[in-house]
Amino acid sequence: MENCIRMIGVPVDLGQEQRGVDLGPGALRYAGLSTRLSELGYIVEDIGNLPVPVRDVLGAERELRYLPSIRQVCETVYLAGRSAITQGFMPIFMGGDHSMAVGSIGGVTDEQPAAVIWVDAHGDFNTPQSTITGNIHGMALAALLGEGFPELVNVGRPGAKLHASDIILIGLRELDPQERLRLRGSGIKAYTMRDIDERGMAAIAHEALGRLAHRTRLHVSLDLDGLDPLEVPGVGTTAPGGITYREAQLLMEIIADTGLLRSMDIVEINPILDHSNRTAKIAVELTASAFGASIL
Ligand code: B3U
Ligand code: MN
Ligand code: MN
Repeated sequence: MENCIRMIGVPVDLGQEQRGVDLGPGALRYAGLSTRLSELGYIVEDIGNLPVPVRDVLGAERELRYLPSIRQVCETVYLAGRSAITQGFMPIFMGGDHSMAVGSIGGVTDEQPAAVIWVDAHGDFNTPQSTITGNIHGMALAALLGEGFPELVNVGRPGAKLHASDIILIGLRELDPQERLRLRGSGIKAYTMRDIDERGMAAIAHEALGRLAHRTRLHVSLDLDGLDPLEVPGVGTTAPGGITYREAQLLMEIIADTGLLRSMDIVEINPILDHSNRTAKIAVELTASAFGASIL
């Protein structure tokens, strides 16, 4: 079963305000994710989309920033992630916004720990106290470390799902002031755009994987806004000066070389803001590289 991939759609847009990221799973399907992975020799099973409440019927929850519904979605994602792993599949979670990673990473670490490479322009390291926007997608990583809303921290099983030493952030370039202080004090290793510019992606990718060598399984959480919006325009929260397509490809290829990748999130694609589904097509190519596609 080592070569079986399970695609899981999570059309959640409740973690932020911009409409459209709920269309991400469809965009990835139309961009040919399943075919591309099948061509690499994987057996690919698409289980469709998990049930996610539509924001338009959740009026009363708006003031709570949809926390009850996001928690429920994450519980469902958690169970889907856990059963994929126990059944021998490598799950690919197609978001949706990044709030769903509380469920996906929780689920895939239910039986065995994993290291996480979190590609993002943002830290997603806010708590209800540090956030400026109140958006829960900006709190996902903090929740996985046991900080913030107990409703999120305790999804699936009580408490933190990751240690600081299990996570590497790559592509960072936008932090809120309090979030910045929190991240600096957290012990999480983050590679900013400055690091990438100065040292190059290859050096950073190898160093990052070396720092995660205490784990035997790897999860990639790919927020497409980590890439440069000039190349990847279809994301909700654009931040200029991001990772280039080539740099992202190289990172995924170096990750593939480890043979340790077991699960992945593809999040924050907003097809409404995109041009001809370009962002999802790039996401498909990056996913293929992470799962071993090579040019020659
Ligand atoms: N740090 C800001 C912005 C943000 C976080 N994640 C995204 N945007 N995509 C916040 O809302 O917490
Ligand atoms: Mn994110
Ligand atoms: Mn982001």
